[in-house]
Amino acid sequence: MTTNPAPDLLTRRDAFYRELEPHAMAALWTRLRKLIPSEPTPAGVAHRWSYAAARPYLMESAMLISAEEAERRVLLMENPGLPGTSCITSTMYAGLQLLLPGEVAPAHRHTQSALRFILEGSGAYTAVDGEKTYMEPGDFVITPAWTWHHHGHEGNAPMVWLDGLDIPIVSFFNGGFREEFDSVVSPVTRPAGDALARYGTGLMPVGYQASTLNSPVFNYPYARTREALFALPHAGAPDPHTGYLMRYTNPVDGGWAMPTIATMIRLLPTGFATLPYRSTDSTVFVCVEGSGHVMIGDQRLELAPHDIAIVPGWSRYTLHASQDLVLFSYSDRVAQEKLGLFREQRF
Ligand code: 1HN
Repeated sequence: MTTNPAPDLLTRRDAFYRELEPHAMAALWTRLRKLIPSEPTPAGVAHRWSYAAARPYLMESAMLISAEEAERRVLLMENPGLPGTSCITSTMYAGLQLLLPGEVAPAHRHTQSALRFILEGSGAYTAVDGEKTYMEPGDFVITPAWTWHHHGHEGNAPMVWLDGLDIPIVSFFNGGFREEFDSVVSPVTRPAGDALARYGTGLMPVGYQASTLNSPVFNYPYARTREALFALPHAGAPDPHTGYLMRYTNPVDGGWAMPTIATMIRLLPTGFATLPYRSTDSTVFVCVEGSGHVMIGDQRLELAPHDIAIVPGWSRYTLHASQDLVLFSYSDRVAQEKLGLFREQRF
């Protein structure tokens, strides 16, 4: 509705607004449009971190500090559109963690949930809630909120993985707690591979009662994931907007593997390009293998193995594969779905 109030009325309104200020009040009608926008404006910017460019800095960091002294020797990736936040999107954190042979990253726990996506190396493990899992490139590993965890390395080459955490979500709710364990490592009470054997084979112990919001499978090995992905092209064409897109599931209920972070992996066969798509979740992409690029408007982000790219929420984008492209991705989609906020659009 457009009306043209008399100048005198406008003056009286301004005076009224100023009168409200010291009472910690304001007139909604002066703020409504900004408070309730007609659609999301993307938070943060599209960006790509080249692994080849980042890796030397990560290795240099090992000459300056040990994993134990740093607690976690990580170079975090901060969205250039969100300076000072230490976050890669408005709801997610991302960092590259380096562990050298023989090092230990000491035990602690926090209410933020974490995922690890392994980029290079072999022989390192993470111990989570009493069980070690040895990590291999392409594995997706879960550290549920408030579980004791430490990392160790029994191999002989640097081990690098991507840490993804829901830090901004926990901050939004002001729900952050952290504790250090009394000793460097937390107790390991079950053999490595126990969770995968019990819950990760399509079987489940009879009478199993879930005690966590997370999948009891806390390492999804890439060997199995890859086999599934590369079997899909034999059974039909890829989705035109997303490619062969799969989500990591919790075998207890078929839902997402984690309560706040949605995790997915997809295959885009050589030469395939998606049709334009957008969704309300800002998404972190990790190139696992192959090569290609992502177009966001007229911005082109190259994807080579271990490169990391951000597509801000509600930005229209396409994905292009020059060589069989495998992309891991994570976002707050699971939280948005639970709150009834998730939307997507296919063009
Ligand atoms: C954390 O606990 C880890 O356990 C990695 O490896 C990165 C970033 C912020 C807060 C806690 C880890 C983290 C973190």
